[in-house]
Amino acid sequence: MTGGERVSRGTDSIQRPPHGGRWRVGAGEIALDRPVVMGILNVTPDSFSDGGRFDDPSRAIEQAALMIAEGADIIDVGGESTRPQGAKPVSAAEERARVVPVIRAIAERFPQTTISIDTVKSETAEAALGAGARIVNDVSGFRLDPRMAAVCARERCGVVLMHSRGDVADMATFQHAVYDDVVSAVSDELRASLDVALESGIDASAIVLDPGLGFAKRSEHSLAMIAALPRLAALGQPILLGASRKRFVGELTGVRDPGARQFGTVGANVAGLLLGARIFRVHDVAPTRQALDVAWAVMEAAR
Ligand code: PMM
Repeated sequence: MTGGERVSRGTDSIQRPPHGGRWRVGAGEIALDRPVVMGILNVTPDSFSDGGRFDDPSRAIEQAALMIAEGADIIDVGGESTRPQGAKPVSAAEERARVVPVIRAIAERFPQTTISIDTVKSETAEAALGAGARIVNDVSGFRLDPRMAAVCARERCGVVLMHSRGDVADMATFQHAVYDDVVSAVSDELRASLDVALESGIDASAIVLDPGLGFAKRSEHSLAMIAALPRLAALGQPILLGASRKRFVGELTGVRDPGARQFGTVGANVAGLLLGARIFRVHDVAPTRQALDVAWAVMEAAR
């Protein structure tokens, strides 16, 4: 399979995204002809950088409104943490109770905004899609719930397949971060997730791939994956990057407080944009929107 058509003159790494530059998400679509920003809304008590801030539904909706005003195209709602230190798996019932009221309220108030559900559980995905979400963001890349692919095929939603290893409790640790060649291993494992999706009847134009920065990856692995984005793009799907406030940003900059890593996050995302990523999952929407829009204008001028 080949990646998007090469259109660059000024730089070798600008590619026109595959599938006509459109990501099919349910009845709608998201144009990938400019950087797409996905704002993170964790309605959990324990996520690594924003746990407990938005677990009250009214505060969650206020935060969604702020991110939309700052330029988010997608709001990614999550009800289960994968934090590196002792993530506690939650039941599907608990996860649903956290995310469904928030998704319903955002869908009613902001019908023009696309909502995604960050879950590895098909029951939660079904409930979230029923409440107005149009994308399933599965950080296990369809590994952990054997029903997930069939649910996404039936619902015709957009899908993010992220690379990880292990289960919810240990996927963000280094327990499974053992590689001879991280880029080949991640590409092969993402290819396997993509095959499961396609064989289940999900349309290729609905699928986005994500290298899973920090998931079973030490800092050097995450850096290698950003550097290798053109190889991932060669799998033929648009690429999403989730660098926001992550440990590798802290290790590279010496900034210990995740909430103060927005500048390093912007650096990772601008580099990712130059190397072929088109969708950026972030906590801090305003600086990301501003930086990516300017970087994109420069890239367009270089063509
Ligand atoms: N990272 C987290 C959670 N969900 N989903 C995708 N697709 N990509 C990511 O990198 C990713 C994710 C880590 O937790 P956070 O919600 O606290 O950032």
